[in-house]
Amino acid sequence: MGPYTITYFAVRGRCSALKIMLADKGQEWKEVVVDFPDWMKGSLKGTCVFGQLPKFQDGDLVLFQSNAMLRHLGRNHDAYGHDGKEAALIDMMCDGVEDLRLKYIKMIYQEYDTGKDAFIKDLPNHLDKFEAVMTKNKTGFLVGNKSSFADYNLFDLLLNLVVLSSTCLDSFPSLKSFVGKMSAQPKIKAFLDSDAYKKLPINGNGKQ
Ligand code: GDS
Repeated sequence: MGPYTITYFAVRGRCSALKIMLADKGQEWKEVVVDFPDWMKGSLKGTCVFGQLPKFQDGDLVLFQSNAMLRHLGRNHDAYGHDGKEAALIDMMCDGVEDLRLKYIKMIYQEYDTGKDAFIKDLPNHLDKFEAVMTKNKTGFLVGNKSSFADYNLFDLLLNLVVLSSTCLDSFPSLKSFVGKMSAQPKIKAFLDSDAYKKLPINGNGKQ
């Protein structure tokens, strides 16, 4: 067992990208699954820096904020670029993924019934930005010539978006090929095929 512990609800949600990354890096981790009635009692919430999960432990380092966790793993597992310039570009792309993830989460949790169709209609206006970066880089990754934490984050979000709209990548060949290649990486494939992944809903309210 590696040094990592992930504490979260029984959903893929904001932990999926980092679990995919850990799996691809051949890491193991321990999971503490929190059920919502227990969470509502408030004692764990009170110990969380921002009153929310996930919580990530690496030995005695305790982190909150899923993107901070991805960055930490990027540093630990050689997925944060070759130099400062690549690292800055990877940060930029991760922030771009976060912007789209937030729109997705807002639609899922706050306006699924009224906003889903408009979200899907508007998706190409966001996906085309990632398509352009991926096409220009020519390596099959967002930045540099190997996967960074931003790639895992984008990959996870794209998997969710394809569940929402199965055709959403059809006009984006670079993104489609990226999802195909990442999904076929043996360690990623084994994780995505595992019960540990498949049994979890994408989101806490059952919408997807
Ligand atoms: N920025 C943080 C990160 O990246 O780690 C976000 C962490 C977060 O949102 N955690 C949620 C949580 O702990 C679970 S993810 N909720 C319990 C609580 O707040 O007490 N999040 C916005 C986001 O992800 O940016 C949400 O919209 C979450 N929704 C997604 S689940 C509420 C309800 O059902 O209305 N009780 C809980 C909804 C909720 O937290």
